[in-house]
Formats: sequence, structure tokens, C-alpha cells
Amino acid sequence: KFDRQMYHYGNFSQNFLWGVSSSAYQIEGAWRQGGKGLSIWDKFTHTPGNILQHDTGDIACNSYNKMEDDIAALKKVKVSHYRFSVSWPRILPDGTTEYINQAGLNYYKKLLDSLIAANIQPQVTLYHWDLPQALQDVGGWENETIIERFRDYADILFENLGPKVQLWITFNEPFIIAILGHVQGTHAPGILLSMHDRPDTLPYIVSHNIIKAHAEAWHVYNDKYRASQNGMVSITVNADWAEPRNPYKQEDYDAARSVFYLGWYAHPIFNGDYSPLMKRSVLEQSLAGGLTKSRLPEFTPEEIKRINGTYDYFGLNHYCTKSWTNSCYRGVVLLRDRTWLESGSHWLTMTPFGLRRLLKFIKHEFGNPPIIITENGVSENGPVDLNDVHRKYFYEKYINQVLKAYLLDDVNVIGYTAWSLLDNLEWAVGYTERFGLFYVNRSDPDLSRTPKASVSFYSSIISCNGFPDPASGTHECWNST
Ligand code: PNW
Repeated sequence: KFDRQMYHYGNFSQNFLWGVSSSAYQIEGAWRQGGKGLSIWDKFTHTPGNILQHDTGDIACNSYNKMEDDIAALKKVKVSHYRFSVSWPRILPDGTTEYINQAGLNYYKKLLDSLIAANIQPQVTLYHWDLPQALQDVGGWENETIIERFRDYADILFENLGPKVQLWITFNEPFIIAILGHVQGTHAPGILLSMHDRPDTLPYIVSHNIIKAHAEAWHVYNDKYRASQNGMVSITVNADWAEPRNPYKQEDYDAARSVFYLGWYAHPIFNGDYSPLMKRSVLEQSLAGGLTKSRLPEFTPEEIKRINGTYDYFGLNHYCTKSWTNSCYRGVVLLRDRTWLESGSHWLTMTPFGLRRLLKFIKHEFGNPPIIITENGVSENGPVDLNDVHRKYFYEKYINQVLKAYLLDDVNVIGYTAWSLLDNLEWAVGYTERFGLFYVNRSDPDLSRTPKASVSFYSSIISCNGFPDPASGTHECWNST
């Protein structure tokens, strides 16, 4: 097939899903409204020193009370699906089924009904990081009883919301939960491993429990709800593309390949068990650190079987490529490539080429699953400029790489979801980094939403199910000309 480097010809599959995403804590606000319990993010943001400018999600974008505005924004983008997450403590204030908060269920039912009335398919994430604080108080993801708690929570959502939902995501980015939450301490629950009297196996145990909890939720759906609801359930993992610093150096290839955090979660679920590479690297690091055995826990043969295959598609969050090299002093290290364009977030450079390579990698590594890109986007910080040319550039180039992966590499990509609908609480950096297609005016008590220029651009890609003709200044589709 002819690889058109320059442009943008061709279409995505019929029924391709075009959407935007959000998450509960980042947009809902209403932190003590409607019977909601407290989450670890409520506690974390209220602890001084954790969040830039002392920002919190107390009000966020007030989406809990501004459903109509959000639906209007979604309609303006003309998305076919909307990815949002359910706040666990809004449904189960203390995390257990002891008390089910009907007001919480009603809120999400109303949201689902409004979406369906607007002809927008919901994609619902069960866990986007806002664990009920009561569960953290008994150990959170470190305590394996949480697997049962999560399964019960999933069961309640499938039963009550499932008739209106075809697309589910169990967990958003387990890697970020494990590392930012339980090693670096920059996300809730804020455990800085080196400062705590905790075993350094913690991120591995947390991840082990998350993988099992995911599998249990998938099985509940499969056993109790699939026949009547017929939806798809999966997990969303985040992955950078790892590029060798010097393509002519074997060590750099090895360094790039040893960045295994995608496989940490995907391998047990898509292929069965932790990968041999993961087992080997963690064992080597453990022995080098003076331990007598690996920090990585083992799955029993029954567990391997029960986890393997618990997916209906592959959920992928992707933002950028990182450059890796092997340094004899410090082992594998990450480099910045100054030729890559920067964004409003220090960790995010604009590197569209990596997305096509990553999609191809996933196709080959994980058995050619249907892939939904569940997040992809770019930020700005500083003064407000509604003419967000960097975001138009970002979406044009990244989506073009998705199109090439689909048309030229036969990657089975079935959906694309932009992060994010609104400027929202960007976790530890508060409201300073803005990923929204819509600007949210935080000095307006009404938190009004205004479309940035990228809205009409993204919307024209959606309408064309491909790219507008670059020679037409008017966003006309290729095919119609
Ligand atoms: C994702 N990193 O998280 C999350 O799913 C979103 O909630 C978030 O707003 C979005 O990306 C933008 O950050 C990430 O440091 C957080 O590499 C941090 C990183 C990557 C993704």
C-alpha cells in the first residue's frame, strides 16, 4: 500500500466511535452534595501542599449541577460517544454495599438518559482514581479484600446502569495508580514509598489486586449481564511509545524495550500471566537490591486462567513518546529530545509518530484486539487563548497517525476519544494545565464553557469520519469534493 506521508486521504471504519472523555473527580464538583461519601482525592486535595495553588475538586466544573451545559457542549462537538466515570463514593459512600445511595444512581441514570436522548453513546469508567476514603482507611488497594468490594460495586453499576450502557471500562490507568499514588506520592493516597515504613513491593501488590479486581468485574458482567445487556467491558491502560535514543545502538533498543509498564497490566489480561520480560527484569532488580526473591507477586495457575481473556476490546490512553537510552552509570534512562514540540505539561511533547508505532505494537503483542483510544490530547497553561492552534495541530497529526495505522497497518482501531471535554482539575497541578476542548471560565461564578477553535476542527474530522480536504479552507470532506 502506498504510504502517503503528506496527507490524510481515506476514511475510518463505518461506525467508528468518535468521542471525548472526562472523569468524575475532575469535573463533577458537588463533593458533599447528594449523599456522596468522601474519596481519597477529597482528602488529598484538602491536605496542604499536595495541589498547586491549593486547588480542589470541591466545585471543579460543577458538572453535577450543569448536566445540560455539558450535553450542549457534547452536541456541539458532534461526538458519537462520551466517556465519563462514576464516582464510587457517590454510589457507595463508605465503599461497601452496606448503604446504596439512590441519589447517586439517579444522577448517573439521568446523565445516561440525556446522552441517549442526544444520540450519544455512553462509555462508563468504573474507577478513575476516586476511591472511597473509608476503603483507604482499611488499606485501599494494598488490602486484597478490595477485590471483593470492587466486584460488588461493579455488580451494582451493571445491574442499575447496565441497561443503558454498551461500553464499560473497569480501571483507568492502573500504572498511574500504582506509581503516582503509591511510589511517588504525587497522587492520592499520596504514599511516597521512600518516606514510608512500607515494603517496596507496594506498587506490585497494588497492581496485582487491581488486575484481579478487573478480572472479577469482567466475570460478573460475563456471567450475569452479558446475555441481556450485550455490552463490552475492558480496562484502559496508559502507554507512551518508547523510542530508542540512537536507533543504531543495540543497548538503546534494549533500554526502550525494557520499559514494560503497558505489559504489566495488558499481558496478564490479554496473553496470560506477567510477561517473561517483566518477571526477569523485576527479579534482576530485586536481587540487585539485595533481596532473595522477586518483588513481583505470582499468580496461581487458576488465577492466570481466570484473568486471561477478561477483555472485549483494548482501551488505550496515549499522549506521547519518550526517548530511552542505556547508561552505564544509571541503567535505563529517559531523555528529552529538544526537537519535539512542548505543551502546557512538562511530561507531554507532541510526538504523533509514536501513536502509529504503538498501535502496531499492540496489534502484534496482544493478538490484534479491537482498540479504542480512550484518551489522547494536549494542554496549555498561562494566559487564555481560545485560538488553540497547538491543539488543532496535535489532533490533526495524531489522528492522522491513527488513520494510517488503520488503513496501512490494518490495526483494528474502532474508536478515538479526545481528552478532554472541559478544562478541569488536572490532579496535582490543579487548574493550571488545561486539556479542554472547551475553556471553563473559573472567575465566572457560573463556570461558563466556551469552545476553543479546536472544537470546530475536531468536529469536522468527526463529520468527515476522516480528514477535511486540506486544500479546502472550509473543512470540506475529501470524499465530497
Ligand atoms: C491521564 N504522566 O493521566 C488521566 O487519565 C487523566 O485523568 C488526566 O487528566 C490526563 O491523563 C492528562 O494528564 C495521566 O505523568 C497523568 O505521564 C499523568 C501522566 C500521564 C497520564
